[in-house]
Amino acid sequence: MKMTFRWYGKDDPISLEYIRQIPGMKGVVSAIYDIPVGEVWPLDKIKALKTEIESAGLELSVIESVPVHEDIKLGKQTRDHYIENYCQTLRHLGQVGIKVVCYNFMPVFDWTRSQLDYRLSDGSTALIYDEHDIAKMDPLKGELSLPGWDSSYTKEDLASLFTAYKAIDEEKLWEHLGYFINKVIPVAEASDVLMAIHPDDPPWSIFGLPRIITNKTNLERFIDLYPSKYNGLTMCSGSLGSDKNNDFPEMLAYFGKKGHVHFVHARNVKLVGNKSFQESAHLSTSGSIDMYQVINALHEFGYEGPIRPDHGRMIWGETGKPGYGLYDRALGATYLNGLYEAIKKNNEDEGGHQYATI
Ligand code: DNO
Repeated sequence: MKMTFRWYGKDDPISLEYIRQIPGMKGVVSAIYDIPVGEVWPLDKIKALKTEIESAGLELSVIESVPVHEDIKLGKQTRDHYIENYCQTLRHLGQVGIKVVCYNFMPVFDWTRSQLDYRLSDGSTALIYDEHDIAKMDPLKGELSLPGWDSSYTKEDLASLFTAYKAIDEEKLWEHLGYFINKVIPVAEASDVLMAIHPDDPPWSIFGLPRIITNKTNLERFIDLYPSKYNGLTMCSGSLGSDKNNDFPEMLAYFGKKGHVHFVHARNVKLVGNKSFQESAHLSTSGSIDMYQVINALHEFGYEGPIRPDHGRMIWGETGKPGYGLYDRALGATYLNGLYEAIKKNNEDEGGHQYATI
């Protein structure tokens, strides 16, 4: 596996220089953030991003994300225009040598939490999802702003999106995803860019909007929409693992052996209710996910692709983008690399005294 770190570009308070100093860090996961959703990413902007990252001694390993325009998810007439733009962006990314693109197909909202600074017993703060608090929230009232929520939506935009989604149930959303995938994957194949859909976070419907990338059966159904190595997955332990019915290490091993895992997000969550969870430190004993089993699965199927420590807590007085501070994510990377080294060495033949290359 190849350790990477998400970097939000020039506005990220964490510099590439700091990222490079994390032991074992090889690459960066980033995106072009100033192009409106649905427009083509210009080649020169992608090249500039890559050059900047490479001059800092790192690799641009993954683009996360190329967002999917809502008209595509809604199946509107205008979708063909946006899909063609999406394909053109993929061609540009391929031309520059980008190998993996992460994206999601969640209606309206990306990842959702009820609180961003919940104080854990050790004094650190973390993001949490409390089903009772979420039930009391009304995004249409516009009093809420959470990360993952596109702040460019006005109250009116949101209201009309919610109205449009009234006609879209899960089966319709599947249809629209199938339409998108059937146009995009052939271009990804020709451009040699592995597509890696991110699971819905949390993996259940929120605010009455449909969500479908949620469990093993649906991931399988997703791959069957267009069976190709290029039609793959981002396996996110925190997203899938927040549903107690998902056995994340088992799912990871299953899809990994089939060659569909192209990117891994490693994060631990502590399940504290039926549909409530707290993000925790990466350590297995801090949450409900056995991180040893996760890394063991990657080792078993010989995963060589990118992995990144996902959200961290805020520790040591750090402030910044919720979930995306430096310290706890750096600790996470080091822990994951440690697990990998131990598993690798344990599996080496007797007499092999090689140091693991992480
Ligand atoms: C949250 C992230 C997601 C992810 C997108 C991928 O921290 O994992 O926002 O980037 O869902 O499209």
